[in-house]
Amino acid sequence: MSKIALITGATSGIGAACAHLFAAQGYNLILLGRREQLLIDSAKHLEDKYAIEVKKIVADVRDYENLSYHLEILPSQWKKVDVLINNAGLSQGLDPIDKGNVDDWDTMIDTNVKGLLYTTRIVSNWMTAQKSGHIVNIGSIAGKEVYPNGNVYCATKHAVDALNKSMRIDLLPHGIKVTAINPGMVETEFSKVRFKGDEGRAKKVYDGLEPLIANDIAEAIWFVVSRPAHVNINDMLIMPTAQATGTIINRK
Ligand code: NDP
Ligand code: 8X3
Repeated sequence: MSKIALITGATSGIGAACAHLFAAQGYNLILLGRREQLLIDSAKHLEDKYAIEVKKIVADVRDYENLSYHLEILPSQWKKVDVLINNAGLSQGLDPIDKGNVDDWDTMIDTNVKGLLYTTRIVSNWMTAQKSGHIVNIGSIAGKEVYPNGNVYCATKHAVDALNKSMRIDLLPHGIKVTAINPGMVETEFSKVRFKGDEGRAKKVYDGLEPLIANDIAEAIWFVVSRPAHVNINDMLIMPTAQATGTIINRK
């Protein structure tokens, strides 16, 4: 029986790159996101190319009731999840705290923190029952430091950092691995989402430097997941060579 990876936020960027890489390694996949057509296209492509099986879940990680419905109706063989990649997340806006949009704050907190918790609450139960599994939480450089106007996004990723450490302690007796992958700048849809579709502003983020690409992060995730059973990588911080900290960047 092939291994199973459940990837949240699988419709673009890092999640989509992980789907490709894990499919290439022969994993069956549970792909979750809100954009149904992207899930359909990706599932078909991966099934045809790699002869694997893919389950698609169109769900919003912020909606616990709906999320748990879709996960709990999976056939029992699909609940034997080996790897959970808690990747769904986003930033909205880049404003000082006194000018922040509270709806943006709610969206970031509900997705990056509560969505990750909701998914983990359900899937970690399956993992504790089988006494194995690996949870990979996608944090950020923004979870290690703060930068101007990053306030709430940084707070959500600091929360992911704390939850990653807590999960490792709580799940230790069950033999479950827990890893945080913390990227610096990766060129995905992230900046387009942060700036609400403003492509020009999004592109400017990467002006004059070579950012990471989604596959760089997927390869790091594959590396941590493919270590021997007795090895857990707790935490990995991965930056573009041209980025020293959240804000110190060597632009040409
Ligand atoms: P993308 O915008 O390309 O991908 C984000 C993914 O999250 C999409 O598949 C989106 O799918 C999904 N998503 C967002 N909100 C929800 C929701 N409410 N329910 C379900 N899925 C959701 O960005 P990245 O690939 O860059 O981001 C992936 C993760 O990496 C995020 O957690 C981000 O914070 C983190 N990260 C990104 C960095 C970067 O520079 N790009 C750096 C550090 C961390 P859909 O819209 O279909 O629901
Ligand atoms: C995304 C990277 O630098 O915008 O987490 O916070 S950054």
